[in-house]
Amino acid sequence: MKCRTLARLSLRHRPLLHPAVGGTLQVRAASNLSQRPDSTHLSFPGALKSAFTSTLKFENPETRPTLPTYRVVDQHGVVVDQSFEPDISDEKVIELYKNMLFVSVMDLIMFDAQRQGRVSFYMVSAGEEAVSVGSTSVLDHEDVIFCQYREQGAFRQRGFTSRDFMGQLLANVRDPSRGRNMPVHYGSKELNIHTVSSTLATQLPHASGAAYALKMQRLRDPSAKPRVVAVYFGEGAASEGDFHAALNIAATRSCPVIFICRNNGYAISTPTLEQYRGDGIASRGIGYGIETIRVDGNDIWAVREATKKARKMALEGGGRPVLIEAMTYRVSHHSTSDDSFAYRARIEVEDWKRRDNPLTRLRKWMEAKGCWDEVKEKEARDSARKDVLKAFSEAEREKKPPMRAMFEDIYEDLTDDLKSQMKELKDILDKYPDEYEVGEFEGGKESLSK
Ligand SMILES: Cc1ncc(C[n+]2csc(CCOP(=O)(O)OP(=O)(O)O)c2C)c(N)n1
Repeated sequence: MKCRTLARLSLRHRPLLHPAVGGTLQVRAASNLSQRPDSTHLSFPGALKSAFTSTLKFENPETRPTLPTYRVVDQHGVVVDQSFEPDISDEKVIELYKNMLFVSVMDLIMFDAQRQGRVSFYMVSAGEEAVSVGSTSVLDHEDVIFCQYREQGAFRQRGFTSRDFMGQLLANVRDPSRGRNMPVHYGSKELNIHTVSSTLATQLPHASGAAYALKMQRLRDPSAKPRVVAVYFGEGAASEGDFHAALNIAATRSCPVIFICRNNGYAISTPTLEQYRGDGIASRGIGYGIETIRVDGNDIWAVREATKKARKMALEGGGRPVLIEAMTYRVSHHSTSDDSFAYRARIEVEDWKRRDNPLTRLRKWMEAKGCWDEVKEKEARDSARKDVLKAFSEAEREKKPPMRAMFEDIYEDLTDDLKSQMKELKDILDKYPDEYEVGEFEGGKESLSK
């Protein structure tokens, strides 16, 4: 299309030829705003439909109603949304429940293992199992996931085995990061889950970028499978600049990404009351022009329904972002490096545990439906425990990745600097053979000579 022809098109909502793909993208251009005489609205470039008012009034967020929280099943396991019909068989529900149970059992074992000095660090997801398991369960296996660090349920739901978890936690040869990350920094190329990064909120712009790439892929090749990105983050991470950049770029570039916030009440020791003054994280999504819902994160059915719909919306009309704020409570300490009773009352935690828990809620629902009972519960718990303990003791006996791995994967080939550092290490190991247990590492110190 020639430039002159383009100029004749209305500048608002004109199709824009994208240079990279030759396709069309809908854009909202701000120039050429027409203003009718006596109009009640003025279309400023920055606010297209703002009505004139002669009332001098500042908007007070406190007078606005708090956004509601969508739920399907209440604390007692009773369905409150009468239109709700489970979309999966009882067997599938049991599978979800077992995945949540697995995570909670593994969490307890690994938390204690850290106390015994058998693993260096751990993070528990108690109270938040329904958010990760529920949302992942309605994504397509090829949808791309970015996690924060408390989403072991997403890994489990995608097929991570106890061996995979233990390999990473103990940094043995089965760890895809080859021992170069802290424990709980899982990642899996096969499962389409990016590796966890310690630096808070970095996963958010990465997710928007990945979603933009997926969108571009489909513009180039419309036969490509429709895929979305799902990105998890805590409400504390939403105080980072990266959160805002990620939401804005996803909104303006219409990227198919589902932002899933786990609002668990705390960012380490900082309670939400001290983190923000607005209406949670949901109000920020709306502020960025993103369709948003707040859900009860302890209700796996609500999480599933919301994520299912969000995925559909994210793929409509070429793609757009959606935000889900899942309300939960961080039952455990932030990590094994934290003692949360230094900043919150035990009674608060006990109260939450007793009052509401995603596992008990689904369990009550299943019991009322007649597909679960005490015997099945005991069997499932015992089996998860045995599975984790077996994988744990096997992982402890596995070799560590080769020592050479610590120099690799930065550059395609080892640089001269890296080669000389590797030689220096080898010389030290040769000089002090009794000081280092090189036998723990695959290939011993010989891997440094290759
Ligand atoms: C850029 C950056 N700042 C600070 C930290 C330290 N830090 C680690 S976790 C955390 C709290 C995050 O809270 P939230 O996002 O609510 O997630 P939650 O731990 O509650 O699941 C902080 C401040 C970090 N890892 N990275």
